[in-house]
Amino acid sequence: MVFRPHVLGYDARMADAIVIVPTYNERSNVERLVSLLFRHAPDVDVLFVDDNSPDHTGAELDRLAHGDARVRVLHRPTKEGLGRAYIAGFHEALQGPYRFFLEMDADLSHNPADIPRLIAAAGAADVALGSRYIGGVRVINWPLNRLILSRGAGLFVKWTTGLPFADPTSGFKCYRRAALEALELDTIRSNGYSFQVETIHRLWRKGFRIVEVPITFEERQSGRSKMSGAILREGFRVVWRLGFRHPRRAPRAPHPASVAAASAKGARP
Ligand SMILES: Nc1nc2c(ncn2[C@@H]2O[C@H](COP(=O)(O)OP(=O)(O)OP(=O)(O)O)[C@@H](O)[C@H]2O)c(=O)[nH]1
Ligand SMILES: [Mg+2]
Repeated sequence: MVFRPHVLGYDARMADAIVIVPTYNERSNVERLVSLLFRHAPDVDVLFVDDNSPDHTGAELDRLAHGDARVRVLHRPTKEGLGRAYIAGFHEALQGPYRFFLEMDADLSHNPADIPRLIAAAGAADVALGSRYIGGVRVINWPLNRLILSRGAGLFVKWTTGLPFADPTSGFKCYRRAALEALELDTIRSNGYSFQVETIHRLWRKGFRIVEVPITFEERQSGRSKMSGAILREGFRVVWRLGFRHPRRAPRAPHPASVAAASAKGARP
């Protein structure tokens, strides 16, 4: 018999990284996602956060978790938006021994083959941001109006808040533990997709080192997008508020828990 000691419900394989994936009506995508994920990153764990999807994504995830100890599922009773799902998932994942925490969509728009590069980049910085627009545009099968919306949103964020990134709305990221712990998750207000901007803005303002890593994004082939007018309006309001409330620059000194502060003192991060 294999003895598996448990740390707060996580088995002690000591995976270094966990991928958190929110799901709402993604039944047709999750099996393929899990298979691709472990093909490219066999050592990671994955935590799905399902909001009681009417298409029974939750039951499909339970089946996948049953067959593989690396897969876990957090079931929530109602749909509360992407931001709430990530916050619940981060709280849960922080109970485990992980050093790196990734965000990824379930619709296969994010390529699991990029995960090792994101983890490596976050190891040298504090946060790695998967970027569709650094060094060119890498988006497959998007209609022109969707691309214009995404590029326009990125420019609006840059102009309003001063965030110096080509793709500040990206949802494919890797945080080092110290950065995630410093995020003060329970005070994050945005709930939809502006969650992505609010988190990165907060860490940038706190003096964490954020690097952009080129990724290729592909339009989902199965299931439906949850993007809506209400989500866009929330995004507009949140970005506007961030721009008004805070100066448009990062602090001069790195956050004490940043790799930049550790290397300035000559310590290994
Ligand atoms: N748990 C949970 N997951 C959600 C919710 N809304 C969206 N998601 C998930 O968040 C991820 C991103 O949502 P998508 O619908 O693909 O939206 P998007 O990628 O921003 O926009 P598109 O480019 O139009 O696909 C997917 O994995 C969704 O299933 C929610 O309210 N709760
Ligand atoms: Mg999507």
